[in-house]
Amino acid sequence: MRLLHGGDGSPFVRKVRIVLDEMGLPFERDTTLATDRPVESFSKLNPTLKVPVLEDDGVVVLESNLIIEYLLRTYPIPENQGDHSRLAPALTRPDHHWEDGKVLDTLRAMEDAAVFIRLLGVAGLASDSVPFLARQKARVSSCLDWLEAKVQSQAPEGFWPGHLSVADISLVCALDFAAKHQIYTWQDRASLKERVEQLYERPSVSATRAP
Ligand SMILES: N[C@@H](CCC(=O)N[C@@H](CS)C(=O)NCC(=O)O)C(=O)O
Repeated sequence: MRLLHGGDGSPFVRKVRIVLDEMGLPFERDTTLATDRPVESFSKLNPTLKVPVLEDDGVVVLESNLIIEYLLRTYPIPENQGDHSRLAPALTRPDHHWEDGKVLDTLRAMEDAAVFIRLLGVAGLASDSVPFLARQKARVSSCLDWLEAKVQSQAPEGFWPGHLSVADISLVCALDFAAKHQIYTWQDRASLKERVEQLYERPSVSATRAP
């Protein structure tokens, strides 16, 4: 039995849903929000109290990138993706490991900051006089600038040319989450916008877009 924990609103859960779909792996869902799960029982599944969590025939895997790495190492990637490029076989290209790792960590930091900004907003603390919030906004802006330059100069066709990379999946999930909740603006960055529009053409990406 394969069970993915986490709701449709989470950009981190969406990354895993896209990869499961790309790999043709069926799965069940428990869409209970992390914050609605009792700490005592949830901590037995995941000590960080976060989603996504994947249970796969008794194996419990935490954290979106680790779950994706587990899936890529455990199951075959279908050869035929129709007209679309094949899913990348690993989180990073072996010959660009450190550079690709930097992209993944920049996306993770930007996404964590977006989640903090949103949670502070929901808690009624969305004031720039809160230094922690101002820092998160500065982080998002710095990451967006860096990613825009990176896509423009090196990755107009994606972070792993010829493949759908985990970085591409993280990018579209992060930017859609920001747009849906109006956390920050990225649509004025031409290269990011163009790349995201290319990604919307993939059925796994369009099918998981929040309404
Ligand atoms: N680095 C983690 C981040 C996961 C994360 O922050 N998930 C959020 C949902 S969007 C969560 O579970 N938040 C619950 C909380 O912070 O209490 C990953 O990529 O899986």
